[in-house]
Amino acid sequence: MSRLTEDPTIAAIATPPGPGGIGIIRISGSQSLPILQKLFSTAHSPAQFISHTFRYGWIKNPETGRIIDEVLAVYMKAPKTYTREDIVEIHCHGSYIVLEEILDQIVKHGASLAQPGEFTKRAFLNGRIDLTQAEAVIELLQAQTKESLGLAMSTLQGRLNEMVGNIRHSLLSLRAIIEVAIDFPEDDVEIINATKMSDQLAREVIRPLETLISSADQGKIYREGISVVILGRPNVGKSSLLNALLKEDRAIVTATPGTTRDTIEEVLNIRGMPVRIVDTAGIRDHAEQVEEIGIERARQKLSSADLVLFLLDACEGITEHDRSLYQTIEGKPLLLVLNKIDVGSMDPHQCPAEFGNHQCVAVSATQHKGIAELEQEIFKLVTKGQQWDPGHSCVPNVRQRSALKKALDSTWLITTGLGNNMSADLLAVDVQSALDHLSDIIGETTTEDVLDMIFDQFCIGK
Ligand SMILES: Nc1nc2c(ncn2[C@@H]2O[C@H](COP(=O)(O)OP(=O)(O)OP(=O)(O)O)[C@@H](O)[C@H]2O)c(=O)[nH]1
Ligand SMILES: [Mg+2]
Repeated sequence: MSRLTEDPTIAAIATPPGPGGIGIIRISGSQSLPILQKLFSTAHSPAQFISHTFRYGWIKNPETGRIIDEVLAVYMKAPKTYTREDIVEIHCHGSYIVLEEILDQIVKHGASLAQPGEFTKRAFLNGRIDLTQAEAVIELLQAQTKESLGLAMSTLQGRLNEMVGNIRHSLLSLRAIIEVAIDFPEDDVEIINATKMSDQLAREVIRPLETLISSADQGKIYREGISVVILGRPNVGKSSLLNALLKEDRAIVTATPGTTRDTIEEVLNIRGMPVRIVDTAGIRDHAEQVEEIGIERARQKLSSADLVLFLLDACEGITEHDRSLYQTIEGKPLLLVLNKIDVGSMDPHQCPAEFGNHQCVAVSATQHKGIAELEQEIFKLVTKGQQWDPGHSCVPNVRQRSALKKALDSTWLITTGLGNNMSADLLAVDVQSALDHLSDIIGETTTEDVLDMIFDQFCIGK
């Protein structure tokens, strides 16, 4: 993608809100250095900036001469920068008031406020990174476990674009042959060796595409995590179980049924898999208004859950209430959890017999018994027992997976066409369509609205 006009210089606070040791403001564009020079002063003026080298000094309000903060400023000359444009970073004290005042001055002197992800979008539009790498930056910022971070890093380093590049390369070589056949139609049967081409397609296109797609399916749980909802009648110990899994007293626990009024969500790390665990209001009839809203929210969470932990009480045994609750979740991926085994004597085998032969784990949430076994069962259920090492994998996201799938479908059409002695012009159409879908992954042909959707997920300043 080439740039026609020069973009305005943009600026943003790059560090998160709230007090911190340092706060950073980033400016990108041709006016970065002139703006810095208007605001920055040192003991030795005028200040000279050597590219990629920090300078110590002050940011002043140039009209009043008042010092806003003591700072370190760095000017990085294009193109060896994050955006491939001139970049300035001002490192000041991490006070939001200071940061906002400096940003205000920068804007007064000609910069525009950056949109979310605009720095990374410029890095992409200026050709420093491709779309897979831009998306990896979002994943890296949002990673919740070491494993999800590792996956993002592998894409950021260009693993996916390299693999897609190899597949494209093979399709381009086929296209070249097909083009010769189009130019010399009388010889096309000799030029296109259908068996050889099909073999090449299977080896260099179909198999790698299938591997990437299956990696997307398996790795999804590490990238996006899963949602687990704890469900059960009031007082079975749902909040106690959430606390036991989190190893902290997050939710209020009392002996009174109806304690939890709203859903509570936290993220847990189970063997590298980010697990959003949701504690819900115990579902019961005749609840008062606030609790009723909480129960409605619990039902909504249930509809999007990847797994439900259906909690039962070993002390009280199985009740009619449990049975009617079970009917609302029947058919969902489910794990039975028999709680309060420290005080109850109920046989855990009774649970699967009552509730659809689902696996049952016996625990005591308050005594922290059986929690490791429960984590292991959750892991086994969501990974469906498949061995998969996130360590060195390259995992396409949903958008990329869908483009890979379309490229695979087009490739199957080429293979079928070759088998049926389809004409070279028609083969060329399918080859081009496979190539286009692959180009979409790295962002060569991606439309503006898809790009906007991707960069909108960023925070401001990235
Ligand atoms: N002995 C014993 N008591 C437990 C255990 N788990 C929970 N309890 C007790 O059961 C009571 C209810 O626990 P909660 O965790 O608040 O139950 P809940 O399902 O969240 O209840 P609601 O939010 O009201 O629906 C509290 O008094 C807990 O101390 C357990 O494993 N053993
Ligand atoms: Mg509760």
